Amino acid sequence: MARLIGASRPYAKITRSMRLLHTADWHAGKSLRGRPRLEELRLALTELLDIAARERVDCLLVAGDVFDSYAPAAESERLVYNFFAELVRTRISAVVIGGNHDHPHRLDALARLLDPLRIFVRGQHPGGMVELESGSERAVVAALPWVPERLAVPVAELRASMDSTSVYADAVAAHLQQAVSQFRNGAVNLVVAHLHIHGALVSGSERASHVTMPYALPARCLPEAAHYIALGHLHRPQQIDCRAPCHYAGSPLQLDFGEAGQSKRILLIDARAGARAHVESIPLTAGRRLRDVSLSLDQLRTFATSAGDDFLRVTLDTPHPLPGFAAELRRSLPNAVDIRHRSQEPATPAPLPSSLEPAELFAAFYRTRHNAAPPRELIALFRELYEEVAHTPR
Ligand SMILES: [Mn+2]
Repeated sequence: MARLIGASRPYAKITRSMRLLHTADWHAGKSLRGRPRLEELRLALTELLDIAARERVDCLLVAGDVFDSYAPAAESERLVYNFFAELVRTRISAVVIGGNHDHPHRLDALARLLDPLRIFVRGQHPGGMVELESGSERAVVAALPWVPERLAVPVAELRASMDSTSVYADAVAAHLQQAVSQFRNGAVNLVVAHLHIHGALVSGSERASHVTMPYALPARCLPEAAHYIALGHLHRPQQIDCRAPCHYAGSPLQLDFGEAGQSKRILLIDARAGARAHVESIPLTAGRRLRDVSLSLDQLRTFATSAGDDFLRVTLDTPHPLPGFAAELRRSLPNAVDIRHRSQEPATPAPLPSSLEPAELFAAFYRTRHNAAPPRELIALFRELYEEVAHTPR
């Protein structure tokens, strides 16, 4: 044994392992309550390129949800494709898979054009295998884009088993097994997948219907034979407890308030055939922070001077209901993108007499919510709207 260890040292010096960088869930084009975030994503991707160059990375793994929507705006596409062009210029290859937010065919439309540039885009299920090489190391990457339910399970079977939570997960696990059957001895074997592992922590900013139980795969489905498993879908960076090194890279920006306070990162992986991969987490600093704050009216004044450029979700605490507070708050805190109000003494709604006509009912309702009579213009507007709706033929 001692001889083997002694022999492995000079070998380690002359052959370099394969270096990979793992990122996911860029959601290019996603805004926050109407505020665009593309410039922040540009900064985060620039930071990523700097790290890739500094660490002399061979290949970037992008584990899905590149875009936020099926039909991304031209400026989102320009940002992403300019980024790919920078990878090509710096001779870094990439494996990019589709997530549930990406249009699988739209991503794949570019695949034949990008393959010779060593940017391997696999938008739709089944993604198949991608082969990479760096010096003497070879890598085999099983690419598993998001599996839409209609492809995972025949519709009839899905209907027949509406109660079962495992039909989808079983089908995806089988696809994973199939992909892994193409792993090779003597190669670095990798998985890039966009899926939900049961028990992983969600942030509330993922698409709610796609992080529910029927989509959750047990961690035991993840293959032990992989040197590294690069996951996307959940926005919180986290390691998954399974038989192989496995991480969700998480989104590079705090995309919504469920992610407030999360440190974003990418993962640097050193992998070599026949050895356990070394994984290092590198923090990302680009992008604005999201913060949840509760303030009293007095605190609001001092807070406004120290708020910086963080995006804020503000809950204003007042002893009494306070009509018109949101407009006031927006003026003093321009970065407050989400405003709530909590009054310690909520107005107790009195039961409303049923004999009132609609505008009177509305006025009574307004008084219960704001502890004040509605402005005359508001009542006039209510009458106008009411008339319009009441006389619209259905
Ligand atoms: Mn996703």
